[in-house]
Amino acid sequence: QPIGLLDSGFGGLTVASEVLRQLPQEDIIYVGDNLRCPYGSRQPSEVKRYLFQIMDVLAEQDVKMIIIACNTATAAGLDEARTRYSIPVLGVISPGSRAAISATQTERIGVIGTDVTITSDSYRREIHRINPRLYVVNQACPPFVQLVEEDRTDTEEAHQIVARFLNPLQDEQIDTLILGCTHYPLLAPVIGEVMGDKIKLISSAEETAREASTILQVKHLLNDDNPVPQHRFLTTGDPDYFRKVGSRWLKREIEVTGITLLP
Ligand code: DGN
Repeated sequence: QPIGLLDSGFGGLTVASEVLRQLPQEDIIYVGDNLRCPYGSRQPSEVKRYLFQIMDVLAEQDVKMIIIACNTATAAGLDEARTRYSIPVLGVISPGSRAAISATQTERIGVIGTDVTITSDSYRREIHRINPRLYVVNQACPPFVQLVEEDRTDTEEAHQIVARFLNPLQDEQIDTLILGCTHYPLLAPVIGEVMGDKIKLISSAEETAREASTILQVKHLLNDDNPVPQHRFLTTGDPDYFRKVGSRWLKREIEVTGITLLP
Protein backbone atom coordinates (compact mmCIF):
# COMPACT_ATOMS: atom_id res chain seq x y z
CA GLN A 1 0.00 0.00 0.00
CA PRO A 2 1.30 3.49 -0.84
CA ILE A 3 1.63 6.58 1.35
CA GLY A 4 -0.61 9.40 0.10
CA LEU A 5 0.53 13.01 0.11
CA LEU A 6 -1.29 16.13 -0.98
CA ASP A 7 -0.83 19.84 -1.41
CA SER A 8 -2.41 22.73 -3.27
CA GLY A 9 0.44 22.48 -5.78
CA PHE A 10 4.20 21.98 -5.80
CA GLY A 11 4.86 22.85 -2.13
CA GLY A 12 4.22 19.38 -0.76
CA LEU A 13 7.06 18.09 -2.93
CA THR A 14 9.38 19.41 -0.20
CA VAL A 15 7.76 16.88 2.14
CA ALA A 16 7.56 14.15 -0.53
CA SER A 17 11.27 14.55 -1.19
CA GLU A 18 12.07 13.95 2.48
CA VAL A 19 9.69 10.95 2.62
CA LEU A 20 11.48 9.45 -0.39
CA ARG A 21 14.83 10.05 1.33
CA GLN A 22 13.87 8.61 4.72
CA LEU A 23 11.60 5.84 3.43
CA PRO A 24 13.12 4.79 0.10
CA GLN A 25 11.23 1.51 -0.06
CA GLU A 26 7.78 3.07 0.12
CA ASP A 27 5.37 3.59 -2.76
CA ILE A 28 3.87 7.07 -2.78
CA ILE A 29 0.98 8.83 -4.50
CA TYR A 30 1.14 12.62 -4.54
CA VAL A 31 -1.79 14.86 -5.49
CA GLY A 32 -1.14 18.52 -6.35
CA ASP A 33 -4.25 20.67 -6.77
CA ASN A 34 -2.36 23.12 -9.00
CA LEU A 35 -5.52 24.18 -10.82
CA ARG A 36 -6.99 25.68 -7.64
CA CYS A 37 -3.72 26.88 -6.11
CA PRO A 38 -3.30 29.07 -4.07
CA TYR A 39 -5.43 27.86 -1.18
CA GLY A 40 -3.95 30.41 1.18
CA SER A 41 -6.42 33.27 0.78
CA ARG A 42 -9.59 31.20 0.40
CA GLN A 43 -12.18 30.59 3.10
CA PRO A 44 -11.14 27.78 5.47
CA SER A 45 -14.43 25.96 4.70
CA GLU A 46 -13.55 25.92 1.00
CA VAL A 47 -10.02 24.66 1.69
CA LYS A 48 -11.54 21.91 3.82
CA ARG A 49 -13.87 20.85 1.02
CA TYR A 50 -10.94 20.60 -1.42
CA LEU A 51 -8.92 18.70 1.18
CA PHE A 52 -11.61 16.04 1.64
CA GLN A 53 -12.09 15.68 -2.14
CA ILE A 54 -8.39 14.91 -2.52
CA MET A 55 -8.31 12.65 0.51
CA ASP A 56 -11.18 10.67 -1.05
CA VAL A 57 -9.10 10.25 -4.23
CA LEU A 58 -6.19 8.95 -2.13
CA ALA A 59 -8.45 6.67 -0.06
CA GLU A 60 -9.76 5.13 -3.30
CA GLN A 61 -6.15 4.26 -4.13
CA ASP A 62 -6.00 2.31 -0.88
CA VAL A 63 -3.25 4.39 0.74
CA LYS A 64 -2.13 3.31 4.21
CA MET A 65 -1.48 6.83 5.51
CA ILE A 66 -2.19 10.37 4.34
CA ILE A 67 0.23 13.25 4.85
CA ILE A 68 -1.43 16.64 4.43
CA ALA A 69 1.72 18.28 3.07
CA CYS A 70 0.14 21.71 3.17
CA ASN A 71 -0.01 23.99 6.20
CA THR A 72 -3.10 25.79 4.95
CA ALA A 73 -5.08 22.55 4.62
CA THR A 74 -3.65 21.27 7.92
CA ALA A 75 -4.80 24.44 9.69
CA ALA A 76 -8.23 24.28 8.06
CA GLY A 77 -9.03 20.60 8.30
CA LEU A 78 -6.62 18.25 10.09
CA ASP A 79 -8.81 17.60 13.15
CA GLU A 80 -11.90 16.85 11.08
CA ALA A 81 -9.88 14.78 8.59
CA ARG A 82 -8.75 12.53 11.43
CA THR A 83 -12.35 11.77 12.35
CA ARG A 84 -13.37 11.04 8.74
CA TYR A 85 -10.72 8.48 7.78
CA SER A 86 -9.64 5.39 9.64
CA ILE A 87 -6.02 5.42 8.41
CA PRO A 88 -3.37 7.64 10.09
CA VAL A 89 -3.55 11.26 8.91
CA LEU A 90 -0.55 13.54 9.51
CA GLY A 91 -0.33 17.30 9.23
CA VAL A 92 2.75 19.49 9.03
CA ILE A 93 2.12 22.01 11.82
CA SER A 94 2.97 19.91 14.89
CA PRO A 95 6.18 18.53 13.37
CA GLY A 96 7.32 22.03 12.33
CA SER A 97 6.52 23.40 15.79
CA ARG A 98 8.53 20.67 17.48
CA ALA A 99 11.50 21.27 15.20
CA ALA A 100 11.44 25.01 15.98
CA ILE A 101 11.18 24.43 19.73
CA SER A 102 14.29 22.25 19.58
CA ALA A 103 16.14 24.78 17.43
CA THR A 104 15.59 28.07 19.27
CA GLN A 105 18.08 29.27 21.84
CA THR A 106 16.80 32.81 22.33
CA GLU A 107 13.24 31.46 22.81
CA ARG A 108 11.99 33.81 20.08
CA ILE A 109 10.45 32.17 17.02
CA GLY A 110 9.04 33.69 13.84
CA VAL A 111 6.38 31.99 11.73
CA ILE A 112 5.62 32.78 8.10
CA GLY A 113 2.75 31.26 6.14
CA THR A 114 -0.37 31.94 4.11
CA ASP A 115 -3.28 34.06 5.34
CA VAL A 116 -5.31 31.01 6.38
CA THR A 117 -2.42 29.51 8.35
CA ILE A 118 -1.42 32.75 10.07
CA THR A 119 -5.01 33.76 10.87
CA SER A 120 -5.64 30.34 12.40
CA ASP A 121 -2.73 31.01 14.79
CA SER A 122 -2.12 27.25 14.73
CA TYR A 123 1.65 27.43 15.14
CA ARG A 124 1.52 29.72 18.16
CA ARG A 125 -1.10 27.49 19.79
CA GLU A 126 0.88 24.33 19.10
CA ILE A 127 4.15 25.87 20.33
CA HIS A 128 2.51 27.23 23.48
CA ARG A 129 0.85 23.89 24.17
CA ILE A 130 4.38 22.49 24.49
CA ASN A 131 6.19 25.53 25.95
CA PRO A 132 4.08 28.59 26.88
CA ARG A 133 7.16 30.70 27.66
CA LEU A 134 8.31 30.99 24.03
CA TYR A 135 7.74 34.23 22.14
CA VAL A 136 6.09 33.62 18.75
CA VAL A 137 5.62 36.27 16.06
CA ASN A 138 3.47 35.59 12.98
CA GLN A 139 3.76 37.09 9.53
CA ALA A 140 1.55 36.27 6.53
CA CYS A 141 3.36 36.25 3.17
CA PRO A 142 0.57 35.69 0.60
CA PRO A 143 2.55 36.29 -2.64
CA PHE A 144 5.29 33.74 -1.93
CA VAL A 145 3.28 30.70 -3.13
CA GLN A 146 2.78 32.13 -6.61
CA LEU A 147 6.51 32.80 -6.96
CA VAL A 148 7.02 29.05 -6.54
CA GLU A 149 4.03 27.90 -8.62
CA GLU A 150 5.10 30.16 -11.48
CA ASP A 151 8.72 29.07 -11.17
CA ARG A 152 9.93 32.61 -10.44
CA THR A 153 11.98 31.94 -7.28
CA ASP A 154 15.28 32.83 -8.87
CA THR A 155 14.46 36.41 -9.84
CA GLU A 156 15.14 39.94 -8.62
CA GLU A 157 11.38 40.37 -8.20
CA ALA A 158 11.30 37.39 -5.81
CA HIS A 159 14.08 38.97 -3.78
CA GLN A 160 12.20 42.26 -3.50
CA ILE A 161 8.90 40.64 -2.52
CA VAL A 162 10.56 38.43 0.08
CA ALA A 163 12.50 41.39 1.55
CA ARG A 164 9.30 43.47 1.78
CA PHE A 165 7.27 40.80 3.57
CA LEU A 166 10.05 39.77 5.95
CA ASN A 167 10.91 43.33 6.89
CA PRO A 168 8.58 43.39 9.96
CA LEU A 169 10.50 40.41 11.40
CA GLN A 170 13.91 42.06 11.23
CA ASP A 171 13.57 43.82 14.61
CA GLU A 172 11.99 40.91 16.46
CA GLN A 173 15.27 39.34 17.57
CA ILE A 174 14.15 35.88 16.52
CA ASP A 175 16.79 33.19 16.00
CA THR A 176 14.45 30.67 14.36
CA LEU A 177 12.01 31.11 11.49
CA ILE A 178 9.39 28.48 10.69
CA LEU A 179 8.70 28.17 6.97
CA GLY A 180 5.02 27.54 7.73
CA CYS A 181 4.04 26.82 4.16
CA THR A 182 5.41 23.83 2.31
CA HIS A 183 6.11 25.99 -0.73
CA TYR A 184 8.56 28.19 1.18
CA PRO A 185 11.54 25.80 1.41
CA LEU A 186 11.73 26.20 -2.37
CA LEU A 187 12.36 29.92 -1.67
CA ALA A 188 14.79 29.20 1.17
CA PRO A 189 17.87 30.57 -0.61
CA VAL A 190 16.17 33.96 -0.99
CA ILE A 191 14.64 33.89 2.50
CA GLY A 192 18.05 32.98 3.97
CA GLU A 193 19.73 35.81 2.10
CA VAL A 194 17.19 38.34 3.37
CA MET A 195 17.18 37.13 7.01
CA GLY A 196 20.93 36.51 7.28
CA ASP A 197 22.74 33.34 8.22
CA LYS A 198 22.19 33.67 11.99
CA ILE A 199 18.51 32.78 11.60
CA LYS A 200 17.71 29.08 11.48
CA LEU A 201 15.09 28.24 8.85
CA ILE A 202 12.77 25.41 9.86
CA SER A 203 10.92 23.32 7.32
CA SER A 204 8.40 20.74 8.53
CA ALA A 205 9.53 18.21 5.95
CA GLU A 206 12.18 16.33 7.88
CA GLU A 207 10.23 16.08 11.11
CA THR A 208 7.01 15.11 9.30
CA ALA A 209 8.76 12.31 7.41
CA ARG A 210 10.27 11.10 10.68
CA GLU A 211 6.83 11.03 12.30
CA ALA A 212 5.45 9.10 9.31
CA SER A 213 8.26 6.60 9.63
CA THR A 214 7.68 6.11 13.37
CA ILE A 215 3.94 5.57 12.95
CA LEU A 216 4.41 3.07 10.12
CA GLN A 217 6.97 1.22 12.19
CA VAL A 218 4.77 1.05 15.29
CA LYS A 219 1.82 -0.15 13.21
CA HIS A 220 3.97 -2.71 11.34
CA LEU A 221 3.12 -1.03 8.05
CA LEU A 222 6.64 -0.32 6.80
CA ASN A 223 7.46 -1.64 3.35
CA ASP A 224 10.80 -3.37 3.71
CA ASP A 225 10.77 -5.61 0.68
CA ASN A 226 9.94 -3.44 -2.29
CA PRO A 227 12.68 -3.54 -4.92
CA VAL A 228 10.92 -1.19 -7.36
CA PRO A 229 9.01 1.47 -5.40
CA GLN A 230 6.27 3.24 -7.36
CA HIS A 231 6.09 7.02 -7.17
CA ARG A 232 2.95 8.41 -8.77
CA PHE A 233 2.14 12.08 -9.17
CA LEU A 234 -1.34 13.38 -9.98
CA THR A 235 -2.23 17.00 -10.71
CA THR A 236 -5.42 18.92 -11.40
CA GLY A 237 -3.26 21.29 -13.46
CA ASP A 238 -1.17 20.75 -16.58
CA PRO A 239 0.68 17.40 -16.26
CA ASP A 240 3.50 18.46 -18.61
CA TYR A 241 4.23 21.60 -16.59
CA PHE A 242 4.08 19.59 -13.34
CA ARG A 243 6.51 17.05 -14.77
CA LYS A 244 8.93 19.74 -15.86
CA VAL A 245 8.93 21.80 -12.63
CA GLY A 246 8.39 18.83 -10.28
CA SER A 247 11.27 16.83 -11.77
CA ARG A 248 13.59 19.75 -11.20
CA TRP A 249 12.49 20.32 -7.57
CA LEU A 250 12.72 16.60 -6.79
CA LYS A 251 15.95 16.13 -8.75
CA ARG A 252 14.52 13.07 -10.51
CA GLU A 253 12.37 12.44 -13.58
CA ILE A 254 8.75 11.90 -12.56
CA GLU A 255 5.66 10.57 -14.33
CA VAL A 256 2.59 12.76 -13.95
CA THR A 257 -1.08 12.05 -14.65
CA GLY A 258 -3.80 14.69 -14.93
CA ILE A 259 -6.95 14.30 -12.82
CA THR A 260 -10.21 16.22 -12.61
CA LEU A 261 -11.93 16.99 -9.34
CA LEU A 262 -15.45 18.30 -8.82
CA PRO A 263 -15.64 22.11 -8.78
N1 DGN B 1 1.75 24.64 0.40
C1 DGN B 1 0.65 25.28 1.07
C2 DGN B 1 0.86 25.49 2.53
O1 DGN B 1 1.72 24.82 3.09
O2 DGN B 1 0.18 26.29 3.14
C3 DGN B 1 -0.03 26.26 0.44
C4 DGN B 1 -0.35 27.09 -0.18
C5 DGN B 1 -1.31 27.79 -0.93
O3 DGN B 1 -1.97 27.20 -1.72
N2 DGN B 1 -1.43 29.01 -0.71
